[in-house]
Amino acid sequence: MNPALPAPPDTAAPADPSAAGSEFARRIAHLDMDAFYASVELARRPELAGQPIIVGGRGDPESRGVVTTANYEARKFGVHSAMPMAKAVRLCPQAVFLPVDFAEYRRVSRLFKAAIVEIAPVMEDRGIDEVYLDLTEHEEPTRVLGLALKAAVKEATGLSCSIGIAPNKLLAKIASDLEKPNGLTIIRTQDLATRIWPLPARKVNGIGPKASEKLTALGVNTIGELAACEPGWLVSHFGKSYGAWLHRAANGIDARPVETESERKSLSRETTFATDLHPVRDWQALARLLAELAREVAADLAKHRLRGRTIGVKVRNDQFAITTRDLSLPEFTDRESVIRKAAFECFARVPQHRKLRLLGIRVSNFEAG
Ligand code: TTP
Ligand code: MG
Repeated sequence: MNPALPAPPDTAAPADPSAAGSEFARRIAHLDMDAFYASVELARRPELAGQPIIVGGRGDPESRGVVTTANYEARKFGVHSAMPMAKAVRLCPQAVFLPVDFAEYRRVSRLFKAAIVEIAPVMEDRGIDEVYLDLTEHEEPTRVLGLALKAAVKEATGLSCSIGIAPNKLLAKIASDLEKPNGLTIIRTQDLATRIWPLPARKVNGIGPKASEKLTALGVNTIGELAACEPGWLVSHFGKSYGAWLHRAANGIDARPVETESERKSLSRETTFATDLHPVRDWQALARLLAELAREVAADLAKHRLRGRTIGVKVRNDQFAITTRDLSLPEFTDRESVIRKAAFECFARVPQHRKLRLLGIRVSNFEAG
């Protein structure tokens, strides 16, 4: 439930007719800071430049925590996010280990976003170190805009970021990761076959470890191989909504708009489990996760000064089928206890016979601000 990790795309998004035709009907950017926590630490400790840096827990290499991130010097040794600290020490004993300091990362996060909205006001905040931008209405050439954004972020924070620019969010997100760190990657519709299709399917945001494992077992490895699959065949293996979404995604089709704060219609948090959980047998674990999601959603609502009246729960089962249940309250709320109680009520109406792999809570129907 890392706030930095984007929620999988809304599988109900309609097809984008523009994606197949003209180049750049829309111009969407995804910007993601490079090795964010480690880079923030380095910015205030310039004497550490050039050294491998590992940020995690209390910064104690003996601790049992996990790595939150490592800079690119440390990544050369195989260290990565979510790796147990003990393993990171074995791989890179000479690294500098530092504790996490969320307050400082949030401060720098606000700084880089403020610099971006000066240039590109249509910004969707996707977490501590990433945003989507809609650059369609800008006059400047794409590369000029990309470089201007990178320069503004550097000026405001001293840090580098990577930017992908493409006709939609899905492709922009993949693009921003292709030339990390300090990348600027522009993908046009006609580049789909050469730049996107050779990549492994898991590079698509929304194809997680489980789906990617299942695709591999079915003999589908790359995004191109997925794009070539019959939609009906995908539906037979992954269910109606996820199967159809897989087909659209692999073909570079995604119509989701960039949603700025003022037009936000709902706020959600979701989590995919390490192992599938049964709604009845694993109820205690699920209840804990629901409570945690309710706490996170309530915190997000407070942060954005929003109160909603409709609380919903979303689950995805082991066959990838999505079910949602919601209820509307008599009053607008941002209270954790109210959201948790409503979420439990919604969850009780979810089918109980199949194991689940994803759970989410969504609050919508906001009070007019
Ligand atoms: P990411 O953008 O995924 O990673 P990153 O910025 O460190 O590196 P890069 O983008 O260059 O690949 O995540 C942003 C921050 O979120 C990261 O600096 C630390 C935190 N984080 C965690 O706490 N746990 C995780 O598992 C991940 C992936 C990130
Ligand atoms: Mg990042």
